Amino acid sequence: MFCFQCQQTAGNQGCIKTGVCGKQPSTANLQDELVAELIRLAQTALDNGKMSHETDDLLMDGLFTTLTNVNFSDSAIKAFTERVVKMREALGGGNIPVISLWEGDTDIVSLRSTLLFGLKGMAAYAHHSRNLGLRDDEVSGWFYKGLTEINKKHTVQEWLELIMEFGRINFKCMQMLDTANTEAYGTPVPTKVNTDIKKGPFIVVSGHDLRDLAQLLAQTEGKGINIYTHSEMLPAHGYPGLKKYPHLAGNFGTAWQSQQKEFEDIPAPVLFTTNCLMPWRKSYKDNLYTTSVVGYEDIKHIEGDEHGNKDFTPIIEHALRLGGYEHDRSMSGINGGHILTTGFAHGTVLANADKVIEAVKSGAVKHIFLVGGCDGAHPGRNYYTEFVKQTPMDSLILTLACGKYRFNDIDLGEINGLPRILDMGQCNDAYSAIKVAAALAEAFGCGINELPLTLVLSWYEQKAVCILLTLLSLGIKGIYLGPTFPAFISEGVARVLTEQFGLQPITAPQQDLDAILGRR
Ligand code: SF4
Ligand code: SF3
Repeated sequence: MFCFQCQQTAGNQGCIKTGVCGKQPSTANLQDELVAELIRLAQTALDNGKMSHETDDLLMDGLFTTLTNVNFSDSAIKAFTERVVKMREALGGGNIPVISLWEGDTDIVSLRSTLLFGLKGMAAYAHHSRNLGLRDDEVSGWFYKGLTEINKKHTVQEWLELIMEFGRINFKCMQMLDTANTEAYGTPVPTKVNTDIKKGPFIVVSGHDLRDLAQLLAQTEGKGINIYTHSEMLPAHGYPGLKKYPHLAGNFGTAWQSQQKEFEDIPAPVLFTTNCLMPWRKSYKDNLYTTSVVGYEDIKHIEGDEHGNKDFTPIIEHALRLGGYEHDRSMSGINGGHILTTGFAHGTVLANADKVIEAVKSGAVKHIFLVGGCDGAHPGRNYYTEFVKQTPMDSLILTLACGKYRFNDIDLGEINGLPRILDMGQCNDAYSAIKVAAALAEAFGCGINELPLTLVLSWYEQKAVCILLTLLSLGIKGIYLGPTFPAFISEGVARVLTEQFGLQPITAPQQDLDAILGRR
């Protein structure tokens, strides 16, 4: 096996024996075979003019299956690959030769991997959007283009152009998902979320898929079961169409990497709608359920019908059987706080745009930081907690994705009635952050790079890769990236990214803050 697609890759070089994530060599090899088959299908469909929703779905779901912490089940990956092969054969495609993905000139492997990993991230967003009924031909079309280009030879310059084009398409994809989410469940509103767990039966829902959560909420109504979000599902609390359910009771635990500890002996079932699933521990194995592209050998899986309708009865009955905690249980965030605030997507922030602009003009807000991205187990990630704690009182912090669990339970106070930490949502809500930045730039008659705004990002898996590529394609410069630089970014490519975009690795919180705020 060889895999270096995520931040925790062995030695920051590559997993070659087993994955740090728990992925076995057989699974890694099956995933590579699946990617090769997706490339063949994309090429066949393009050559024969046979693109359809069915092939679109195979490409995006296939790519999503191979994203970090999504599917560890060899049998599920094999079965999916067989469907892809059958489809290609039905479209009249032969056994097209596929390039060896991880071999060749270092910079070329790096650029090819960057595009492939970006595509995996976008596949996840396109998948969620489609679950809510929205597709876009240009976005779907790019899966065919991207996959076939990966199989071709390009110069460094051509690769960079492809990657920038991809970044712009992923912007469109995130925009589509934003529309899908808000059309289905309304514009998020600021919402306080409790981290304590009430006694009695409950279900924990993890991952990013709002429709799965919505269906579960509807099916548990009036049954005496509370629903708790976990990790990236937290922003669901801000959506009027979801928060209307009184039994959407709070948020369980913190970010994904703590699940093995936090789920220990949990008296409730846990549903994984997407990443990030970790290898189970015995004490809660039987309580786990996966759905959609998520899978793990021997873990119960809920399949939807062809319209994505799901019957969650097994989970509901399981929750009633387990009964939950006997007494209310006090749980907190990593800094000891019990209240998390979410729901500051672009709709709300822009509705308050006057306030924000006024605060910047009057000097009440001197700097805005976007501290967002993935969480993970790397010790260097406490950088983000320290960074946020050390930001000056006259600064705002926009945040998104699961990296916020490093600091979202800290009360940093308010500026002119706005909390200093504004949670914009899930990783795909990076779209919200871009919208807000663009609106501020317009209000101040300058470019985004001239704003008193700095992006301090944390990455872990491939959705972060597609977001980073979008930010770069929009010309956003001076981004800080950590906790480490991706192993798949070669020295040569890193040099280009630094020269062209001022992309820089994080150092130490104080040092970076001094540099950003010109304090030296
Ligand atoms: Fe290693 Fe990450 Fe790949 Fe898992 S996904 S095998 S941890 S690089
Ligand atoms: Fe988190 Fe997995 Fe990336 Fe959606 S849930 S941000 S790591």
